Amino acid sequence: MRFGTIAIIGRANVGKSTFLNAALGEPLAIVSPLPQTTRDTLLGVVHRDDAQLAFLDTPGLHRARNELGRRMNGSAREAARAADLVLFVTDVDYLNTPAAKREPIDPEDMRLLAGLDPKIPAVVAINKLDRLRDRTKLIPLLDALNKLRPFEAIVPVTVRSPKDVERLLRLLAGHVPEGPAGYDADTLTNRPSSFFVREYVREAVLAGARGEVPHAVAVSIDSYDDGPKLVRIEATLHVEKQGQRAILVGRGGQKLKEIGTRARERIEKLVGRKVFLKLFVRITPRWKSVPRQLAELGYEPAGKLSDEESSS
Ligand SMILES: Nc1nc2c(ncn2[C@@H]2O[C@H](COP(=O)(O)OP(=O)(O)OP(=O)(O)O)[C@@H](O)[C@H]2O)c(=O)[nH]1
Ligand SMILES: [Mg+2]
Repeated sequence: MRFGTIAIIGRANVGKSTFLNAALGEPLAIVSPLPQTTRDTLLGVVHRDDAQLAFLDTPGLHRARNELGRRMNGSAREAARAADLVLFVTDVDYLNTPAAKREPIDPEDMRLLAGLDPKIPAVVAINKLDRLRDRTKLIPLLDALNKLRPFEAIVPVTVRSPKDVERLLRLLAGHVPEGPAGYDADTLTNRPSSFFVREYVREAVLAGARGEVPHAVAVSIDSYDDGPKLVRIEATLHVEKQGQRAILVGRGGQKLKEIGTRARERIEKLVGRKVFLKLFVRITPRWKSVPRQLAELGYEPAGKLSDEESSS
């Protein structure tokens, strides 16, 4: 048997959470076409015959512009430091820019790779291969990565393709330590349902709102009443400004209703029961920058994680 923790690290929007979901075979993590979708590390345990892989999906590393961003980066770096293996994910988008203008490796990736502990083994996945017509463009990138440090493997993949996901899982299983499983056979994650309620409401916002609005929203759970047939949930969407509130509510409350319906359907699948979801919208100025408000909204600084997380 093999067992290990694998931190999924990389820029925003490269497909880290998409990979986690594909590896688990369920859409546990939220995914969207917008960067900075993931804000918290998320454990997802993959159980295989020969290995147990404890993946930690992390927020996309980026140049932080506020305290929220710094905390997101901090939690990703902390996950990378604590892992047995790092899965560094990047994508082919940079390769699709004109060659005359670019270095072999995306400068942003270079910066992030330089920040990884060279003592922790790492596998690089170059994702979204389906978007690269000319595969020869991979060669200079593979060469440059190989020169950078001895990675365990460098694999171009399309994580939307189940075959590629299986190939990557098999490879990763071969690079985690030998040893007994770290989790019970039925453990999927260590986050409570309320965490996923927050996330699935946020995912509905990411899907339904545009521009700056999705990034301005945080969700808090005001009440969670777990009945035998029905789960009653009240949640507040926090925005920073009046204009954002107006957009989220929409004409006659239509937008908020759409967001609520979408989130409710997703939560019903998670809890396996009917859900009554009531959403409120509140203006909480500068919540991304005020430490006390960030903590109240569940965004703790790295190194000060709750028990539920530190056990992972
Ligand atoms: N074409 C293509 N798109 C993909 C692939 N994998 C993921 N995507 C898309 O890339 C976008 C970002 O995916 P996420 O999984 O949310 O990316 P992430 O790295 O978790 O992003 P952050 O949480 O913001 O750091 C989504 O629209 C995905 O559907 C792939 O293999 N091919
Ligand atoms: Mg993500």
